[in-house]
Amino acid sequence: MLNHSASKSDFAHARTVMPGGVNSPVRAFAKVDCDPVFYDHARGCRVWDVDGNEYRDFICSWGPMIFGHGDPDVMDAVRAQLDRGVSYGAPCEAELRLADKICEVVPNVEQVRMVSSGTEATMTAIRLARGYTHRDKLIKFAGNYHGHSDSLLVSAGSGVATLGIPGTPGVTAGTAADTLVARYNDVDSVRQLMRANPGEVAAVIVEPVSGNMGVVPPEPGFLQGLREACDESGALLIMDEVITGFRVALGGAQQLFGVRGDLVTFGKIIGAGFPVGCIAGPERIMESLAPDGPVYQAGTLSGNPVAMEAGLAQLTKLCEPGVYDRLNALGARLADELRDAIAQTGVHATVNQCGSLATVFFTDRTVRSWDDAATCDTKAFARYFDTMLDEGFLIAPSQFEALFVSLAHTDQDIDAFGAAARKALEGVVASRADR
Ligand code: KE4
Repeated sequence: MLNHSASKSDFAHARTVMPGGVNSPVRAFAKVDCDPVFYDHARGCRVWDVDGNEYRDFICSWGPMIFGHGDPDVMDAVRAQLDRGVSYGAPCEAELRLADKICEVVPNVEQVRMVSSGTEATMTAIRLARGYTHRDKLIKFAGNYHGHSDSLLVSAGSGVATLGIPGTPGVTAGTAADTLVARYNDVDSVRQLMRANPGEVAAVIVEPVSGNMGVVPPEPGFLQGLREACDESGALLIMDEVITGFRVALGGAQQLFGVRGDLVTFGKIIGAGFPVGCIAGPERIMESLAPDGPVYQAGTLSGNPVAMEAGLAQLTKLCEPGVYDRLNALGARLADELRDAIAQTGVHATVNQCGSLATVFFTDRTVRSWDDAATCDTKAFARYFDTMLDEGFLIAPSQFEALFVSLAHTDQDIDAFGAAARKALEGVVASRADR
């Protein structure tokens, strides 16, 4: 067992001054059998905690660190900006250059609006869709998580699913009533809601590859079916690419699956670890945003020059040839290692993977929607997590999240992950045998 005494002390202190001791619930390790580790520093694919324990990092700050921690090109861009000013609250060329880059590499995008988080991006996209269509209803998918704005907390994934929070405390009944919930990978469930609410649906918002019920890829025809249903009904299709953007392909899921969103939201990778979110789309829709249009949205730190320079440095590196071949190969190897470990140990589990995203689901089912993910044995996951942590691997502390592979990981890191996973899954089998 690793020594976590300093983390435990920090966590006890943190709980006296922060709700749950954290600034984001999923970090609290609430559904695994140990206290959170406090990070001291990180470099490449490795993290060291305040007790001096070293880990290989497969959380990667929940996706942004696609080149690992402390990438020299990103750091050089940040350092160069620091002495020029860290916040202006005024237009600057850094935001212009990042906007140009996103419009250059992302399909179906002519304009972008920068914000400071993925939540702000999806919240704005919903407001923009409602203002543009003059409709109120929104369709989302059970198990999808799009940040914590009121409309989107209904049947949400990620930390809401992890903590098993019933309903939407703090969200008004009227707001919740305007959010309709469909089943992922089931276009008919969307069409039924559209038929029941004719002319009222402003938008369908979807994670084009789910990451927040665990990784659930779209089945063939699902995303295209949403496109067609939206075209027929007059609703906008919002592709929430906060996770998938610049991860599953340079052009994101729109490029990978060849399906056009009317609006696309980004976060995580485009900030390279700094707080950035983005709404993007064609000018005919985006021009409805203030100051040109009537749909208001604003932000003190939107377009922050340091964050813009960091994001631009990262996206520029992602444009280099072979980057996604290498990243996806690492992701495929990780999934293969996990499948081998399942086969060798006989544990009841299955693996979903898309590019450099993967999840081990502790269920006998094929996981294609929240209904399937919800059958998982979360105690088995907790046992797996605890062993992986003790073996020096940081993975998301929830069954309903993703493993993130970075370009700082090597084949040796993936081999080591596989060996640790075999040990962890043996422990799960042994613990079930003890029941
Ligand atoms: P943020 O507001 O956390 O930057 O982004 C919200 C968001 C929007 N859309 C998708 C598809 C997302 O995955 C997220 C946030 N992802 C979670 C992890 N599943 C962030 C981690 C956390 O909540 O601490």
